[in-house]
Amino acid sequence: MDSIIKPDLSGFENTIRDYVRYVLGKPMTDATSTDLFNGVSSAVRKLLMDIRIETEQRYDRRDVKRMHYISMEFLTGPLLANNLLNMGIQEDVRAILKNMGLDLDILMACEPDPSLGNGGLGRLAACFLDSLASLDMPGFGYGINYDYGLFKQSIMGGYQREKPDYWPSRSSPWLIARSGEKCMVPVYGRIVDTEDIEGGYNPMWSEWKLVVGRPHDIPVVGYGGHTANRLRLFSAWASEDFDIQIFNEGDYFRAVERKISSENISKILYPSDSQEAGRELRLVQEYFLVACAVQDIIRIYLKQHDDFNQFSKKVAIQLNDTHPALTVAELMRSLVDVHGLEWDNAWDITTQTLAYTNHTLLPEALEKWPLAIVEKVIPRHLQIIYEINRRFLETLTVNYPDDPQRLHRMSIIEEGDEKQVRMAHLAIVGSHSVNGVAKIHSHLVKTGLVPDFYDLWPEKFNNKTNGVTPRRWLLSANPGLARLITESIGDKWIVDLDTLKALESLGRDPAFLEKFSMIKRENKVRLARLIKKTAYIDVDPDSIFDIHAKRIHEYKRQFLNVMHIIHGYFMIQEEGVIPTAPRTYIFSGKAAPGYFLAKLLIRLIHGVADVVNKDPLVSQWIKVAFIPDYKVSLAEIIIPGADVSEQISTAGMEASGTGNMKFAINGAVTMGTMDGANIEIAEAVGPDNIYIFGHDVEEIQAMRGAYDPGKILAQSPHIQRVLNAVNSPLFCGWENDLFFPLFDAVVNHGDYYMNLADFQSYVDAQVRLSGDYVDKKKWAQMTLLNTARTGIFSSDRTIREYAGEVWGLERQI
Ligand code: CR6
Repeated sequence: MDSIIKPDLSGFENTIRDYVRYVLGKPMTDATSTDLFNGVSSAVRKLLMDIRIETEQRYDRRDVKRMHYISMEFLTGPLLANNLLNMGIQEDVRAILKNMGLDLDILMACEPDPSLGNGGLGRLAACFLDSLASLDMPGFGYGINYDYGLFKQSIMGGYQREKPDYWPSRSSPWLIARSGEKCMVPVYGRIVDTEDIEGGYNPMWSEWKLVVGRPHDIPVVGYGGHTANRLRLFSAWASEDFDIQIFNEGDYFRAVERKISSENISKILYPSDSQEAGRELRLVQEYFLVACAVQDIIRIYLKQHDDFNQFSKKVAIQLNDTHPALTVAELMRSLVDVHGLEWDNAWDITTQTLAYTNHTLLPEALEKWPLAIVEKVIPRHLQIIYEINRRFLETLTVNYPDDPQRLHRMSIIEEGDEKQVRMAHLAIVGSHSVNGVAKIHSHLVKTGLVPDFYDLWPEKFNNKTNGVTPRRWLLSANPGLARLITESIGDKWIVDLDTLKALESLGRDPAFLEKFSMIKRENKVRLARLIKKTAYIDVDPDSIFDIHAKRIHEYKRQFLNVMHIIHGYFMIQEEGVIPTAPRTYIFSGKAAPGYFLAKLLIRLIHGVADVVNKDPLVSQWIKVAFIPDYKVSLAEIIIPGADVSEQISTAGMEASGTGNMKFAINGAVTMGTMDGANIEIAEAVGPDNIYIFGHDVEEIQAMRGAYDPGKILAQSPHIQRVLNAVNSPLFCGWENDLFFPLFDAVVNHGDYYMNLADFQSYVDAQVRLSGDYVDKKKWAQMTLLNTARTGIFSSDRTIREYAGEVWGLERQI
């Protein structure tokens, strides 16, 4: 590792004082903690800018290849702590502030959590940016500067309540407005067919209205302080202050309304899995992002080149899911319509530049856009998509002469009552690389999701198992463990997580194991304080902390977890079977506002918590807590405090998971199905250090169709007791039949997520786990091996793979 370059901190204190006095116009004595947080951040930002400018000059001088990661979501989390750690100055800054009578921890707690993402996909994008900068690679993010991120969740009477999350999208100290580099984005309008001078067909896109994309940059500094890349987020503005024409006609209010509607484009992030199909605003958002990004990327490229011959050698673009799939059409439009390239040349450039990552197999999450909406919003792009499809189908007829069914299946346009654009097909056709995010997922993409495309282009398909950045998820989130590791094996792990392997041999040293376990205990105490503060529940840090933290969704099977809790409740209550060890079941996660069953599940967790926590006998052994408003800053406290990580999705449904990796690296033992990256975690830690249960992908697939939950129910008095309780008044408070829909989905509607099929095996694995937990030495060794053997889940490893195999990106130190 190259040594850390520490920036010069001599002017740091003055910058804070100047900020408070000259930007805020206050004497220091009047400054609030938030004022001081902003002051410290602007002093840090000054340091970041020096690194950023040097980095950009280095890239320009060498005319490097750049990678642009286009994503509708970036879940950065708070940035102050991370920036200080990556620059190696956290302790120095702490000391400077202490000298000024200030406490860094208090100021850090003032930082809002920008929730510009839903969950794994957005957080992955943020981890990737950290790794790119830490590996000194020219990789940049493009996203939307939403005014409102994902809603804030609060709990009232056991129900989820959603409140808007307005974050300072125009005034965050990390955002640098770049008004000079704004992008003009045409949208709406219609196609006018004209003949050009040579008599050829010349479609013209006219009467569009212009939206302005204003870039705001967040500098992303890598560990070691050598490189700072950027995340560029666009805000939408109206092109003119008013639409002059309407204004002249005297309709002042309509003119203002139009302005507001343009600015709506970057107003709010859509919560995933609730995108009511065909929401026009979402399509406009996707197009807006793509159009701004493509314009910006081309502008940067043309600063150093006169033509497009080098484009795909100097530019790589990664599409984070299908959300930015319109990049295919927009890059073509730009090359052909704006820059005058021939179609074939433009197509080669486009496909050599673009690569697509698939993040889900769930049919409801696979985007399709009705032609009518596409035509209304971006008529020229629809023409281009038709032309791409026409040429694509032509090559298919050559490859598969007598197979019209196959053409039907593969077409970018889905025929049917309502014709639709299949965004995944557009992304696959327009890219040179298609990857899934875990081995099993990539396999299922090839064999189950788009086998026809795999048959046609096997060489395009590859796997890139997700990863997480050790800087945020170990160094920053778990300072106690980070310190112990560094004392024991040095600090190389921060940039080379595989070196954690050296911890393995320390498992035989009782003194080391003791220290390792003590740190977990301290993290559990910290988490217990959070639970007390946010859920008002006292929990015992010596009980097993069993944590299920992620979006609430049927496929993630929080319901199965609740079934197990209810089962445990009855075992104590009715059968006097006391568990081997006391357990605290901790849940955290948001349900999409329109997802009825997921929201009801949150209510059920609270109903069960009420009964269990108040029962004098049971509560000695079982406690249930729900931590509201799951977000990055809370995950940083929750994850290091886990003994058990619940990763119990129905096999084949979780593409990868990244929370599973964060828990394991922090020494939690996984209770999991053979799904997503759990399979690779099991491979890495070994079968003795993980609890695998339930049906695997092949078994689930084999069962589909013939699966009969009624049969399992009939044979299991335990399951009957649990489900009857769900359907009884027991957990309902005074709302009768409250949980019938959850009961109904499992008992009468086929139990699509196969909770019952995996129930017994889940209970058995949990019993084994409790038995192992009480063997302190065995448990400590297991958790240590989880940390020691999960180094491959660093996002540095993932980024190295993308860089080498997909992007052709090099280190620029
Ligand atoms: N919901 C997958 O479901 C994966 C992340 C990042 C998800 C999850 O298993 O770890 O992406 N998919 O690859 C989508 O968002 C579409 C997710 O976060």
